Amino acid sequence: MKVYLSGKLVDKKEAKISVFDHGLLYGDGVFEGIRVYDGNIFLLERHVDRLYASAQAICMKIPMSHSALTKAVVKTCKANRMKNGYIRLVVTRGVGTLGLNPYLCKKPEVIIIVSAIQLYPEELYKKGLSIITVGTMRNHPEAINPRIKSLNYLNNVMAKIEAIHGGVLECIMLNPLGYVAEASGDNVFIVKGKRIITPPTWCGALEGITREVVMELAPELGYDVKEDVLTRYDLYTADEVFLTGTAAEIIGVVNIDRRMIGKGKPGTVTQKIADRFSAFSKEAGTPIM
Ligand code: PXG
Repeated sequence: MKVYLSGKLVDKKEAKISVFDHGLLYGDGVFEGIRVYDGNIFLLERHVDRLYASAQAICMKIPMSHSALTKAVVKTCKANRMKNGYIRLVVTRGVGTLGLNPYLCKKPEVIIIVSAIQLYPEELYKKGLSIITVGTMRNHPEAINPRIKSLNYLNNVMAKIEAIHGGVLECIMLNPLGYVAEASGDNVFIVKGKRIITPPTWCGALEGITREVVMELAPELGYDVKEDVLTRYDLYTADEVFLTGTAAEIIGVVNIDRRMIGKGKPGTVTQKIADRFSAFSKEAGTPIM
């Protein structure tokens, strides 16, 4: 396997970075997770745009242009003969001193890793996911804005630990006001009649690219989509709940906090959206060859 590091493709064994990199020392950096479907990189431009926006929000200048970075991603996929899988695009603050000051770091480090993707077990897409709400609240937007896809995932990791200790694979995080924010690594939607609702980003959600695609495709299927504040009451009384994300795609939730959601099976709206998303994922890619 070849990894892109410091402008070169190197063997996985040689892909090492300094212990003084602030990505390691402080979680100071940004990243993207991108899918490859049938040799096409799914919505690469949107992911690259979000990466640059995250970098700008933390005052970090990625040391290459949009188009050079896009080419580097394609080149890395090509070198690994990527057909279906996952790209992890990481930009760390780079090598600095033992001290927070990011302006003492020499140059951000761009890393591109391609790998197989870890999905939820196939049967869960048929049976639906059981989840819980957790006590670890989502970062306040004025602490770390959840729109920044940063390397600092301790908030989400702590929530994931609570989920696992609670005997489930995923959880819902609430924001400091008690409103629904998102899952530890996915966005959340509810279905109520013909209406599909997801929390606005100010409630503590990442502006997920899968979320964005669902919001674009759902009206074509006759559903009215809106962003609105959600409480746990809205989750418990929804007709359907589903999660969206690069790794998970679209997955139905059938149980929250040991309460059955809807009919206790992934609903018809969730299924229609998952099918439409699956068709779209085959249409909207950048070819590697
Ligand atoms: N919220 C959070 C906190 C995320 O980390 C999403 C929502 C969904 O966003 P996208 O743009 O993917 O629709 C994410 C994305 C992994 C992994 O390895 C996690 C994500 C993406 C890819 C892989 O766990 N999180």
